[in-house]
Amino acid sequence: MSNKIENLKQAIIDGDQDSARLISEELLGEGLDPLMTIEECVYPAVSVVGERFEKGEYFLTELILSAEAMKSAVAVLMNKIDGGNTGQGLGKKGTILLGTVKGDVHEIGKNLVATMLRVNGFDVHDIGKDVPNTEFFEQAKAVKADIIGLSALMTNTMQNQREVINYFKEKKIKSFRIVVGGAPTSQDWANEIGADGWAPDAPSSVALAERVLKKD
Ligand code: B1M
Repeated sequence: MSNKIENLKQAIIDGDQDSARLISEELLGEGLDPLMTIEECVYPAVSVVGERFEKGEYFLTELILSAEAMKSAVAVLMNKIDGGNTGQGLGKKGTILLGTVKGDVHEIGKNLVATMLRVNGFDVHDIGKDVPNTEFFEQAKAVKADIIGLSALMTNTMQNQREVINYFKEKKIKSFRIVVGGAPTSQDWANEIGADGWAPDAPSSVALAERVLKKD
């Protein structure tokens, strides 16, 4: 089994989409926990790919191929968690509007956050990536969201989390709680921009949403 974990990591690093999908299916067939597999294979592979891209050892083509392999693996593994339910979820605990901010097309982490929230009883409306700032307000109104979740993966686009929050402040809209996340963000950043909360990863976004709703 440990060989297969290494093979999955390597398939993502190599951008081998077919192998990534097949090995993920095999690991699930052998009874491996999907979340543990994401933590043990996908996250370390992402670090390697990110580092190689940063050092100029990988170019955009390699980054895209690895991203596709990563998406295939995560899709197979998430399917095991939520049965392929990309709908809104049960919605007993609250309604969450989730999106990646304007200028940012990174969506794999956000999708994981959506899955974790859904399987934990939240009604999640995922409005995708590269979402214009004002769209968060329009959509939150439409679905009567309790919480708006903003994902950002780049140091320049995380500024749009601040912009969205400022928009709500300027319009004096207080009916939604806004939480943020994504690799370059932190609790300090969330405090600085006046967000209602921050979570470092998908599993902890569930506890964050519960905490934020309890405060109200
Ligand atoms: Co891009 N990329 N990328 N990329 N990419 C990064 C982010 C980068 C760090 C790589 C690097 O240089 N080391 C770098 C950003 C540098 C910076 O700003 N500091 C970068 C760059 C520069 C770029 C481009 C500009 C490259 C170019 O075109 N020259 C370009 C940007 C395009 C754009 O957005 N306008 C670009 C493009 C791409 C691809 C399209 C090829 C692809 C994305 C594919 C897709 O999502 N469909 C991609 C990828 C895959 C990456 C890396 C390798 C991996 C990102 C990822 O999916 N991680 C990334 C390097 C890295 O992260 N080490 C990199 C896996 C995912 C599970 O983790 O997204 O962190 P993550 O999500 C976590 C947590 O952050 C958290 O929970 C998730 C799950 O646990 N979380 C939340 C996320 N959102 C949350 C919200 C919450 C709570 C928690 O509440 C609301």
